[in-house]
Order: sequence, then structure tokens, then C-alpha cells
Amino acid sequence: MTTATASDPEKRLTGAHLLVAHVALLGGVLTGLLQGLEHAGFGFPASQYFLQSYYHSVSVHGVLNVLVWTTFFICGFLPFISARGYAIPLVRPGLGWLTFWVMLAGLILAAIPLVGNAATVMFTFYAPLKAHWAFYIGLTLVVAGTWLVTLRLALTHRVWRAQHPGVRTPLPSFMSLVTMAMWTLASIGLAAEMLFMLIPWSLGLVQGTDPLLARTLFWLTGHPIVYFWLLPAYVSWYMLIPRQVGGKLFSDPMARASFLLFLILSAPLGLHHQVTDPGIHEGWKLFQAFLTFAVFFPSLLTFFNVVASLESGARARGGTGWVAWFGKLPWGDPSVAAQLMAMLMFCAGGIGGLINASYNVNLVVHNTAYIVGHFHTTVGTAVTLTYMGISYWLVPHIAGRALWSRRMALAQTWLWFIGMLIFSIALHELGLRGMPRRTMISLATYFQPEWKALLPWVGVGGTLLFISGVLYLLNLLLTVTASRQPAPAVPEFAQAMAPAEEGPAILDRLRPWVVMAVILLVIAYGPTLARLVATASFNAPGFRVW
Ligand code: HAS
Ligand code: CU
Repeated sequence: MTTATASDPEKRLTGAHLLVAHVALLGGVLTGLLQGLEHAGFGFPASQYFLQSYYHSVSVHGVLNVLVWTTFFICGFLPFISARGYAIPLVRPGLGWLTFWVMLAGLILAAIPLVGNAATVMFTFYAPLKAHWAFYIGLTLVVAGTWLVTLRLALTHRVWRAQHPGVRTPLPSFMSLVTMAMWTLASIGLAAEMLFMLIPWSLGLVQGTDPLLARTLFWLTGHPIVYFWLLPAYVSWYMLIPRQVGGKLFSDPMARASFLLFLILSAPLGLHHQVTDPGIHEGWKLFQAFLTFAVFFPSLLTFFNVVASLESGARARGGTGWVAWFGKLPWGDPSVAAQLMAMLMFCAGGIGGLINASYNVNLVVHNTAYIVGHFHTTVGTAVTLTYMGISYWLVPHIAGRALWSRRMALAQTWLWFIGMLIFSIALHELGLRGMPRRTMISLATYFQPEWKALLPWVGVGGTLLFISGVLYLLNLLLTVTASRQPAPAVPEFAQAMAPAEEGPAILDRLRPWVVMAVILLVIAYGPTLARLVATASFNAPGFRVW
């Protein structure tokens, strides 16, 4: 596979996205530290000028980490990967920059009320909590920006296809396009919630809202968004890591199949976040619970394919045994180590997800700290630690300077892993002991004695994560400003042992799969949404509980 370097303009555009992503992450780890320490019993340092309450902090933390850090990273990373895959520059650089400015303008608009404590509604902004209109309009602009990324990748695909009739799409570019297509389709729920409900309501154009309809539209997008975060990490696990460890990708067709399954199956299962919501028929909840187990399958394919690829690299390096080869991987390379630890953590986090999805078992864990444990192992580690591992080669490449310190990067990676182990095990267990999530627990009147021994561990884990986050950001800052060595070459894409041509041509098509995705979405959500819209009363007043 050819891997001509991305053109300079694409580099700058990617750099701009990464800059915003990392500023967000700084805010995210700082608020995270304060929240961890609150759980450990240190109180919350609320201040009129900064974070006005624990809940203000949790809202800022959630939005910055899961909405801004992820989205801006992805919109910088995938176009970069896509261009390298096609080995041609992406078309319309002007559109690329327009997209960036739309997203940034949206972000700033949303950030003003968020930072000013006028949008303390958590990252899920459930109605009837009511934020300032600028928060909703700003986030909508960010989402609209992501659609333009999809458009630009699709336009480039068309140009490339015209130049290469009959050739299979390079896998990294195909994966990038599938990821963006999946997300664009899935984001219609959020767009509808914003445009028809939250924005007119917050502007005072309509008097009331309907919480159940709003939540259902939210989760139609809110579940697939987790795969929008995950799939770019998978791109790296499939395309980069095998080569970084000196091996080959086990199977290209199997990787394509996995991404196409995500395209079909990501969206029609958001009801697993609403198992306890009244007013939605249990049959549809159960149906979507089954679909949730179906979307486990492409992750299983990924597990198999990526482990086989890693093993090929480890054996080439002299690794032996059934499991011992794992130790022969190049653990001294921080980019590799970060992503290996992300994978290990995802084994646990993913299984936790299956527990959440198990319908009646969900009643035990829903709205408890267990869920917080779950998503810190998934988006907080599988995704974030992978993105960090990617940054360890991508940022030097963009800056044209070598990473400031590999040792610091390695220490950072291990600190994140260990910190997250402590943090998430404590939270999972606290959840099983009934501790609620999203609660300033030190003030809870129902505080249970069996929570006491575990809560300090949340503080210890949170502190390690904070130190790790600061080391990461500092290393990148020093790379960009002070490193004097030239950047090493960018990792090449992995070659496949079973190349694309060994699979059927349908695995290189997009349209039939998009059609299937739409059909399944309509089946899974149509009846429920039709009934909710028909019976919606739009009479819930907005609340400002903070
Ligand atoms: Fe989840 C709640 C179910 C995956 C994120 N999830 C959340 C929330 C977030 C989130 C943020 O069914 C909270 C939302 C909120 O604020 O309320 N989740 C699942 C299931 C999966 C899953 C079934 N979640 C994710 C991913 C996320 C994420 C990925 C972010 C990126 N989740 C739920 C449910 C809820 C939920 C319920 C609602 C709970 C409630 O009641 O509120 C699955 O996709 C997971 C499948 C994956 C695996 C892991 C496969 C392992 C791989 C690693 C390869 C390892 C290698 C190395 C190569 C089973 C691919 C190994 C090497 C060796 C040698 C061994
Ligand atoms: Cu989900």
C-alpha cells in the first residue's frame, strides 16, 4: 500500500484540530481531579469565579472530555489518515478550513454559557433541565461541522474512485469514510432533538418540552457516538499498530466486515440507555438489547484480528508460547505501549458493557457509579489512551520535531493505566454497593458506611490520572516548542496477510450497507418514535436546578 505523506496543508488542518482537542483535555483532567478528590472527602472548592458547584464541574468535565476532546481529535485524525490512505491530498482544502471554523465557532458559543454556569446540565443535557440557548446552538454547529468532514471524505472518495476504477479502496480511507458515514446517519436523532425541541424551547419560541421524546432522540445518537469515538482507535489498532510492532494485519476483508457491521448496527440500540424509562414498550427495549449483543460481534472480530496481527509481530521478534509472546511486543515504544494498555483495559470495559446491556441486570447498575467505571475504561481509556498513543507520533510529525521525552511518555502511559485500574475498580464496586453517579457524594444524606473505605481510592486514581494527563500535555507542549531533534518518519500502514482482493467486492461498497443501516434504524426506532411524537404533550416547564 502506498503511503505518500499527507500534504502540508492537511498537516496544518490536523494540527489546528488537535490543538483544540488538547486544550479541552486540559480542562477535562483538571475538573476530573477536583471531582475525584470530592469523592475522597476533600470537599469541592466551589468558587464564584471558577467552578460554581460540583455539578458545574461535572458538566464542564463531561462536555470537554467526551464531546470536545474526542470530536476534535477525530476530525483532525481521520482526514489525515484518509489522505495518506488514498495517497492523494483530500479535495477542497477550503472546505476543510471552513469546517474547522464552524466547529470552533460552535464550540466557543457553547462554551460561554457552559463556563458561565448557565448550562449546568451534564453532557447528556436531559430535558427538562434547561440550558442557555447558546449551548444548544453551539453544540449543533459542532455536529454540523462533522457532517462537512463526511462530505469532504466522500468527495475525495469520488475523485479517487474515478482515477482507480476496479481497485479496492485503501483500507484506512475506507474505514475513515465508514466511521464518518455511520456517525452522520446516527447524529440525526441529536439534530432533531436540537432543532425541533431544545433550541426553540430555550429561545422561548415554545413554552414546554417533552422529556421522554427528548431523551429518546438523544440516545438514538448518544449510543452510536461511543462507536464514533471508538472506531478511530480501531483504525489505529488495525492499520498502524501491527506495523509498529513489526507484524502484518491478519485480514483486510475481516476488518472491512467489522466496520460495515458497525455501520449497520451502531445506531438502532440506544434504548439500552433507557431500560428504566417508562412510556417505551418493553418489547422494543428487549429487541434493542438483542441488537446490543449483535454489535458486540464486530468488536469480537476486532479482538481476533488485532490479536492475530500483534502475534505475528511478536513472533517475528522472537516471541513464543500461547500468551508469553505478548511480552515480546515493543513495550518500550510509548505509542505502542499506550495502545496495548488501551486494548487490555477495553477487554474489561467491553465486558462491563455487556453486563450493562443485559436487560434486567441493567436495573442493578443503572445510574450508579458502576456506569462511571464503565465509561472511564471505554472512552476514558480504550479511546483516550489510544488517541494519546497516536499523538506520540502524530504531533511530532505535525510539528516537525521529535517527541520531547520518550521516558516521560512511557511513565505517563503506565500512570494512566494504573490510575485507571484503581479508579475504575473502585467505581464499579461502589456502584454495586448502590452509590449513585453524578452526585456530590460527600453531602449525600443517605451516605452508606460501606462506601467509605472505597471512596479514597477514587481520589487516588483520579490524582494519578491527573498527573498522567499533565505529563502527557507537558510532553507535547515541549515537543512543539522546545524539541530540537527532527521528527522520525510516520508509521507506515500495515500490510495485510489476507489482502482486500481475497474478500468479496461487496465489502468495498458503501451504499447497500447504508441502506441496510437505515432500514434497521427505521424498524428499531420507527414505532416507538412515531408513538412518542403522536402522544408528546410538550408541557414540561424548563428547570434550572443549579
Ligand atoms: Fe457503553 C453506558 C453497553 C461499549 C461508553 N457506555 C455507557 C456510557 C458511556 C459508554 C459514555 O447496554 C454512559 C452514558 C451515560 O452518561 O449515561 N457499551 C455497552 C456495550 C458495549 C459498550 C454492550 N461504551 C462502549 C464503548 C464506549 C462506551 C466502546 C466508549 C467509547 N454502555 C452500555 C450500556 C450502557 C452504557 C447498556 C447504559 C448503562 C446505563 O444503565 O446507563 C460493547 O460495544 C463492548 C464490546 C467490546 C468488548 C471488548 C472487545 C475487546 C477488544 C480489545 C482487543 C484487545 C487486544 C489485546 C487486541 C467486549 C476489541 C488483548 C491481548 C491479549 C493477549 C488478551
Ligand atoms: Cu450505549
